Amino acid sequence: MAKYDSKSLRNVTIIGHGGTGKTSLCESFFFLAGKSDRPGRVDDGTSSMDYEPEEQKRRISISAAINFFNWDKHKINIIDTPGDSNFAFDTKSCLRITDSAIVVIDAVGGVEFQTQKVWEYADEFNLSRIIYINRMDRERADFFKTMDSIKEKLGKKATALFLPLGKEDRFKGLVDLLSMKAYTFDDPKGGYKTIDIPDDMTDQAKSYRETMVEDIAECDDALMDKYLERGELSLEEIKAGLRKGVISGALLPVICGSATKNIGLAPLMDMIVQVMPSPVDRGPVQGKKPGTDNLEERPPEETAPFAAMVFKTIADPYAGRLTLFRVYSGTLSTEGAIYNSSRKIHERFSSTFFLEGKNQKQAESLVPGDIAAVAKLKETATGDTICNEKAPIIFEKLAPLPTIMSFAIEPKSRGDEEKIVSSVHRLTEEDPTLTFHRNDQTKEMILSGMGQIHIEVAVEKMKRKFGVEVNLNIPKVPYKETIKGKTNVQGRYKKQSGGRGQFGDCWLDIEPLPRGSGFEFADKIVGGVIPGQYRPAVEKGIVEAMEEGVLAGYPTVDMKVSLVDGSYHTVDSSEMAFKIAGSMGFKKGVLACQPTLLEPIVTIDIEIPDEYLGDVIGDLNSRRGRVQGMDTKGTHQIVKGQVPLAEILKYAPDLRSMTSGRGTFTYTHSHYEEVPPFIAEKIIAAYKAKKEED
Ligand SMILES: Nc1nc2c(ncn2[C@@H]2O[C@H](COP(=O)(O)OP(=O)(O)O)[C@@H](O)[C@H]2O)c(=O)[nH]1
Ligand SMILES: [Mg+2]
Repeated sequence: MAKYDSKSLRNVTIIGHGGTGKTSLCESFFFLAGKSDRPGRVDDGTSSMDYEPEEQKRRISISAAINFFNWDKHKINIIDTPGDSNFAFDTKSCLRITDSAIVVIDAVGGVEFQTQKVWEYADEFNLSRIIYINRMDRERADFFKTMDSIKEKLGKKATALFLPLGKEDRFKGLVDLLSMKAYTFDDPKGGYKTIDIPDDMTDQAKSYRETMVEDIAECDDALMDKYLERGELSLEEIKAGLRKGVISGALLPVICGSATKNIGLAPLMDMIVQVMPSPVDRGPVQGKKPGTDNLEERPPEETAPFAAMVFKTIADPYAGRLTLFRVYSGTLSTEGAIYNSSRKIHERFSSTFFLEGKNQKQAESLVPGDIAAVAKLKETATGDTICNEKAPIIFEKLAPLPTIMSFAIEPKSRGDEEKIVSSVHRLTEEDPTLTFHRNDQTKEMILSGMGQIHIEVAVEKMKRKFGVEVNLNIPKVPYKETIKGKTNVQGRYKKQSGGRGQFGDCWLDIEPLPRGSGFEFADKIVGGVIPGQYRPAVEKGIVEAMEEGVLAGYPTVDMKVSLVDGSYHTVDSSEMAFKIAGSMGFKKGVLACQPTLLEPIVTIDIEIPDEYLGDVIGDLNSRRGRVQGMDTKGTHQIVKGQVPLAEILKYAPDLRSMTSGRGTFTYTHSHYEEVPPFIAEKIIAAYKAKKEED
């Protein structure tokens, strides 16, 4: 590759709702830039960006893919992101380290839900954006309606730089409002012919050009003055104003075309070079001096100390781990040691690569702004900062998005537990929104993620990459048991066999405690009716018996037991005998105290477009949920409520189908509540049936 500097670098992330043509757009870029002989196709699994088997099977992007091409003496790094909310964290992580975004919108569907979501991420990182209205060749494609949808849903500053020439399957080119020429794309290689604007479009083109020039002039007072003075601006002035407006974020240019028919792509690529910011335009970035709250800045200069952020990790069973990072300042030699300031460790590496989809190309040197990878780092993880040890800095790490769906995973073949743990561990390194834990109570291995597809894909990867096969089960609900009444009860254990006997005898006061108090034990023995060394054994016996409650085998909680009286035998009493006496007293006593089942209740926030409000609330009620409040967020409603965990184990796919994928939710554990009797009966009956089976 020719030598380049930071000024001639563009980092562009492609975002938008799933199926709008992001991956196809990337493939056409590579083809037009001469990187591939023919554009890879999503539909026949030949895309260089959707290269993972899980992506090819589903024909969707699951993991962000990175590649680059050269255009007009510039190096363009392209990141193709998944549009599905199951994989939104990867998209967000890429936006965190990029300089600009192309937002792809379908000319038929307009601005869809997930586009609004990723748009918010792009806002969070102040990214310059170009909107690309794709699939203009489709039936019912409508540029002007789509423009309205953009203005309504993404902000009013959208301004068209081009108009479409022809409609639907006769869509053949663009009218360029800057040069006031038209282009037709008859050449299957994506080249175009310049022609005059057709007569029947000249008025429309003039009026749109005027709007465009005004929009551009409005971003800059000096430009506005000139425009008012002269009633027109030169092409140079317009272009300079356009660039300034896009970089400041004040302007949102719109281009249209067809990714699979190679229409309107070369002008889009020109725009990337001409108006998108380089790393130098983005200016210095801020981080913190390790261990302090002091802000530090790093300019995008080769002479500044090296600083970069790790934004993605790929677990590869053969090549080892691949660590992807974005350089913010300085350069990195092509081999040696890396200092990880987030973990205060050094790691060795033997070479740096640029990624080309699944392939890698040795990097000769890196400049500020570059996106590159190193292999086989051992401890460095996504979100870490790597930098020059003499000038340490830490960039702020993205907080992972909350997980919303869990499955219990169980090995298909016995003895694979260890392998599951190690392979899940490697997957969670690659994907921080995947979390894993063992539930202490149910003893299940729980894998949680952003939705059903997310978990299913993780399981497929586990099989493909690490050869471990698992079953996915709906997790068991960690019910608990408690009591509602009081009692005074005796636990007496006496055994007379050949030699030494066993004797333990205790009287217990049992009473309920408020929710969430756990267990309390009070030793109220006076005068040594039970000697001191045996009393802790009574408590031990109770605590052990509590682990498997009398109703349905769930742990018993929120209860106080006082040891008030008892007796002992000088020869036959032992710790063991008192332990058994304690557990006998507990079991007998609890049955006399109106034992009940408790279930976990979660607090849930559900965000949905207005039109689904009635359905979603109705559904929540049928799940024994309670609505506690509502909030409005733009055209969305946020329903806040509480619902039993048992009722939302499959809420992620249910809400998805109820709202055509437009609803989102988060939940957190709140507290335990009594299970209604008719449900408790079923749980207890199931427990008894299982016990008999065993
Ligand atoms: N008619 C038409 N189809 C397109 C165009 N761009 C992409 N597609 C198709 O739309 C579908 C989704 O494309 P893909 O690139 O996977 O979208 P992504 O999910 O945004 O990456 C595929 O079947 C593509 O062949 C286009 O410009 N015109
Ligand atoms: Mg895709």
